[in-house]
Amino acid sequence: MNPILYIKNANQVVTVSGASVKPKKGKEMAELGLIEHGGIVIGGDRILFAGPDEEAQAFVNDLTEEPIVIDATGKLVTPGLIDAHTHLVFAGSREKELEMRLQGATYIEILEAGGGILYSTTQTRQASEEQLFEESKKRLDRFLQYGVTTLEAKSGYGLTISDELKQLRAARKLNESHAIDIVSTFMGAHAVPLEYKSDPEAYIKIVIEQMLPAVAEQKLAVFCDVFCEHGVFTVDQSERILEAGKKLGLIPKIHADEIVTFGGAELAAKVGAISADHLLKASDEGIARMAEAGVIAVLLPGTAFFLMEEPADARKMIEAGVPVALATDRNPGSCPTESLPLIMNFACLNMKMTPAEVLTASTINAAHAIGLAKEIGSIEAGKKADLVIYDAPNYLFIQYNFGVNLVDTVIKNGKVVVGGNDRD
Ligand code: IZC
Ligand code: ZN
Repeated sequence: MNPILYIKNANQVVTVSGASVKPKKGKEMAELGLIEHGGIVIGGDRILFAGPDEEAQAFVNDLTEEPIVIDATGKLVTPGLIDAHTHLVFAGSREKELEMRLQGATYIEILEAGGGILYSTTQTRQASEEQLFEESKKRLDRFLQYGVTTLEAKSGYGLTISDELKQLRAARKLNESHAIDIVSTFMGAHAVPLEYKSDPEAYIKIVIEQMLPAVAEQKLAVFCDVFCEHGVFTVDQSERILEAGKKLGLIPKIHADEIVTFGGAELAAKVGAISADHLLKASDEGIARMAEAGVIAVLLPGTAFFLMEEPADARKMIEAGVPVALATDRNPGSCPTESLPLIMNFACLNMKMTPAEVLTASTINAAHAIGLAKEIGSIEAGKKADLVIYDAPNYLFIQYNFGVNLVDTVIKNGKVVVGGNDRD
């Protein structure tokens, strides 16, 4: 059992409370449930109390056990950050593509020429499960330093049954051994591998008839995702794969309308996806359908930045009543960073989301996008004790600073995992 922790006298606590059942949308996204001069008491892996510091002190006084006190005077506390979309597990890197793109090659042209995802696939196929574990662990360590306490991780660089399972097993081992919790997504439909270039339907048959049943049987993923994009998988192919996943209990997610307007947002609503991600080119009709169906928009402004594209229209989505979440899209080709705080800066500066909306989008709404909002994503009694303490006086300060890491302490499942004594 962890000792009782008392986070004392934080200048500001962002609780984002009251939205564990439904994600925040519209104006609710700006409501942070702020506590000025707040105190939080943690016992085991749970939050026991969160409120004004005098009340937290009184709560502690009534306990029989002496708590460990973390003095948060002058500091900001938020829920642990949640990254709702990553391609965490892969081998190798693609720095040469940056140079090609600067000379005018597009992301899809590089993929069609056998680079991009297919290059990462070759590297990942050659890597052992242990190598994938070790390379990905380094990335997870960096995520944690940036305050990320839970993330979603997709397969999709194996593109054979054994290599897809290898990636998912590496993710499972990382989940078991690392402080960060990982929720896995099967994404065998990330690209058509070169050996099926002339017969994509034969590959889709393998995804549906072999890969999906094996993933479901071995309980290696919660979600099934598809790269629904011109030149990758059509809307019809994506629908068939997602419906097949649903029959096996895998919840649909979609890479939708990233590069061209393609009907991905509409498909997300049709299949009842938990989220549609990217959406740079989503149609008004697609956005309206997502709002009706309650599909969460997972926006990835770091990818737009790195691909030098206009980001998604977050304001339009918020105004339409679509709940918005944010994520890094951490991958070797279009977003090589573990800094979710930097992505939050991009959301604020490039998509004009307010600092309050940005925090909602990277905590409780991100938790909803990965199906974990009952457990994580806000600071309220009964939830998991996943928190970040920042060297910042208020929540505006962390959006106003950029490219610097203001994380002071990270608490995961009630334990200090970054900062605290190991920093002194
Ligand atoms: O490796 O390029 N968009 N998938 C869809 C990616 C980016 C990851 C990659
Ligand atoms: Zn992605």
